[in-house]
Amino acid sequence: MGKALKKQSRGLRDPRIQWSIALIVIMITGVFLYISYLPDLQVGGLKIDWRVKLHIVDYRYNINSTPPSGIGAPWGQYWFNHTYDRLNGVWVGPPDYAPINTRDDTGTIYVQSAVCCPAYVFTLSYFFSEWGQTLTKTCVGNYCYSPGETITYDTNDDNIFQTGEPVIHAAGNIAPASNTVLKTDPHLRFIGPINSVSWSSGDPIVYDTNNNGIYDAGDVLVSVSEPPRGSTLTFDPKIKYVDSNSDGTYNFPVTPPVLVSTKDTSRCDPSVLGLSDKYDWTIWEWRPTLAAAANCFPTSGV
Ligand SMILES: [Ca+2]
Ligand SMILES: [Ca+2]
Ligand SMILES: [Ca+2]
Repeated sequence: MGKALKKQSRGLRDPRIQWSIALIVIMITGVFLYISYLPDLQVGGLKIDWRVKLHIVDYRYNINSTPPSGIGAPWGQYWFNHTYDRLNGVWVGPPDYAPINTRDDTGTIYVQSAVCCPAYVFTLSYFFSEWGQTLTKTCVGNYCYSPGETITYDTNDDNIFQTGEPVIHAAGNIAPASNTVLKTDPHLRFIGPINSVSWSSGDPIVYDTNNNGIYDAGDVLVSVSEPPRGSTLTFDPKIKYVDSNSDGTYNFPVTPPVLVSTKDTSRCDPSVLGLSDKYDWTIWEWRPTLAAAANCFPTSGV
């Protein structure tokens, strides 16, 4: 008995047997891995390997904020839509990456597919959903169009709008009804001639966000064409507004986002915003409203 055990244990210590066991384990593991990950193997490599740039620019200061690095990347923080990770069980993008991904913060979008050519996958809308951000005709990320609230000049200072009193900014181009209640907001100021204390028709109105009496960064122009930065802002208690949402503060207007194709304006026509190699996009925020024809957002859907 003891002799037999001794013989067996000596057999397991035999390097030839150890190598054989190791080889069998490696072969079984290899077959298992091959079967498990077969759909992810990309025979023939990428059929599409494009680069598209996306710029999101604050028109007022020409500040470009590009999409972050790591959208649709295994090491990234942003991968909120997995609809097109696979098509018919086949991994679409490069190994471990989504077919639309970012790898740095230069605004470059990688469009990469081992399958040719599921064009509906490669849209700006899908990119935004993968990123976890909103893209509509009125909202891009947290930037959303708003007509703002109406501003009037309360000539008789009774806190009520009477027909005939100046309407400085009509939200949505709709003048307030007579007898509408008016409020004041210390942030609402005007730019007038030096030492002027009351608003005159044509004087620009600014929402003085930081309330420092100077037209500077972060302030919002409510009416009339762009005045120089650094202008003095004056408070006139008769400048009043209609508090449509009853939150006790003036809500300033936000211009609609504007989408521009930097290479081919005909790309503005399709109902789906398709991505294509080297056809870059710019989204403008705070840009004075352009003619509808200059905006690439499709008339329905995005
Ligand atoms: Ca009045
Ligand atoms: Ca200011
Ligand atoms: Ca309000």
